[in-house]
Amino acid sequence: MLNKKIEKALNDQIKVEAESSQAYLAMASWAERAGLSGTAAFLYKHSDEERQHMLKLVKFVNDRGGQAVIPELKQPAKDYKTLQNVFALLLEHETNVTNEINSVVDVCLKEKDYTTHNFMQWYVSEQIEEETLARNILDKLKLVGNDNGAMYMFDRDLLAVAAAPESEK
Ligand code: OFO
Repeated sequence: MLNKKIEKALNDQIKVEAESSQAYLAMASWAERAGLSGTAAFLYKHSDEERQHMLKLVKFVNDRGGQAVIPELKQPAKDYKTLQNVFALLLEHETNVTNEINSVVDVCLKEKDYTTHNFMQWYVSEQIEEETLARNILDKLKLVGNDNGAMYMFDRDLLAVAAAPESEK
């Protein structure tokens, strides 16, 4: 049975993951309208992955005798200045998510809930990967600059990343 502090921390994290999914979805839609179909495919897929992160938490809370709360979400931004701006926001967002995950882990240790602590380790490693990916993409975009040809190649590369099976990323 989950104690109330752990249940609350996990429900807060459910909201964080749901908001991540929304944020990526908004960015995907913006990229699609900007003609960046590869980037849009990458971001749509990532939005789905964030939803899976949320569902994994919902199931864990319910399976352990708690009550998962499906949260109300705020509307994400509709417009972004540039693609570089999208990925800068994305990296900032993932860094915040990492901090949120670390605070859930902290509650687990304080409450001596080693089962939930163990469950959360998957999120800890996932965040390392996501931050690295966002940072690498941002570095590439800095090289692309205002070169349209390079942007075309960049977008095509992201399409390939979106299409690759998980194990090849
Ligand atoms: Fe759920 O991994 Fe990003 O936010």
